[in-house]
Amino acid sequence: MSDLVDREYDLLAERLAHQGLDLEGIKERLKVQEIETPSWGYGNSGTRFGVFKQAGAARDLHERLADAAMVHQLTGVCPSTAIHIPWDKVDDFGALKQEAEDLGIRIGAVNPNVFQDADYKMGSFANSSERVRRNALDHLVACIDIMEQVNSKVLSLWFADGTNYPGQGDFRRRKHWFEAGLREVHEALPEGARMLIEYKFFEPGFYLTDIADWGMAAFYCKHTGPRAQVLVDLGHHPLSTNIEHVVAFLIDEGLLGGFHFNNRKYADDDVTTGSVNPYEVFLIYNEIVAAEDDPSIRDLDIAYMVDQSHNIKPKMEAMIQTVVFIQSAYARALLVDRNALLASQTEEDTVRSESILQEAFTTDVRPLLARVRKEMGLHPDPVAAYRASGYFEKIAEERVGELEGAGSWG
Ligand code: PSV
Ligand code: MN
Repeated sequence: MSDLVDREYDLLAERLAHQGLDLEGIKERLKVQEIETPSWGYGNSGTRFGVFKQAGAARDLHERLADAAMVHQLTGVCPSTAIHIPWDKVDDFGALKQEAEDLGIRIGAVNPNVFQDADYKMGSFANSSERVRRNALDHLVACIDIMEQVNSKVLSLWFADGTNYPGQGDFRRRKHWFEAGLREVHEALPEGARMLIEYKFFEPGFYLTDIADWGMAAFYCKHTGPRAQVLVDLGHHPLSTNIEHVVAFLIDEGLLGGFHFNNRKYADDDVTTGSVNPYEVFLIYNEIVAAEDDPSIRDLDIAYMVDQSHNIKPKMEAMIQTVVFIQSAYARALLVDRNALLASQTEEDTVRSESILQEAFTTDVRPLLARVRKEMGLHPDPVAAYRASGYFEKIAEERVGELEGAGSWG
């Protein structure tokens, strides 16, 4: 079997050489792309109709970190985990940083939560109460303090602010409150850190969401300061939005800060990346690779983060499967023959242009990724390695009873 994979790899290498693509460079890029997993993806979760308990689901932050570390151990490309405050609040964040390091990972983006507390029923920064707006700001500043303690460089902001009925709120007044709040957050950012502003077109607001789309998020960034960038969560658009176009546009404006990877069929379903629409993820990566290859695009710094909630699949397997999928989307995009594409676009050969993308998309990149992992000293198939590791059996036996509740929404 492994001989066969090696032979398939050799064939691919031959094809790439023929196209003049740099195989060693491609493998290097696959080795260094880091994908951040979310602490909240390891705990019990559910829908608004109920929370489902899973055998082995992490019950507290320590178990969530251990799971994130295991995912990194198997994939080699997930050295950080995002935390959500207060779900991941601890007394000693210095000790938490150390705990993560001892496990071979680090704390990544800090996600404040200004949506769950009863105080935020009518919003946070867009709340008409000055006291609540101040509380929200205080929480964000407290999260910035946590960033300093864990040495995180990304403050990841999502606001649930919105309204349910026409007439409920004054659009422009709310916008001005948001601008003022975001500017204060920007001022409090530590050296070398940035803030990412995530948008979502509905939910929990069903009439209005204050930061409803990428354009609004981009405007808020412009009004906020140079260290504010947009976060694209793949589940936060109306159906049929051309997300790859959004991505290219934001890159060109220097405003693409990061992703929350997931997939959806209907709304913000938070299912496994690529499970429903793999071609979309490939086309997004196609824009990223095009920008990486373009010397006129400087300072590209994209935080690749997962934001998923697996209620049906075993959480660890689903997370590993996600990482593997994201890597294959990147690998396929790296195989696009960009010179040929540019030439055929210039010649207005639409059929050839599309075929160039499809040729890359339909390439079986598993032998390439298996070789990359082998060179990194990893098992070529991380899901199989996980299944053989006995980790699930161990956590399913050990993790009985709740420690601190679900630890996530749902
Ligand atoms: C909101 O739907 C969101 O995508 C934000 O990123 C939150 O932080 C996360 O989900 C919470 O589950
Ligand atoms: Mn998100």
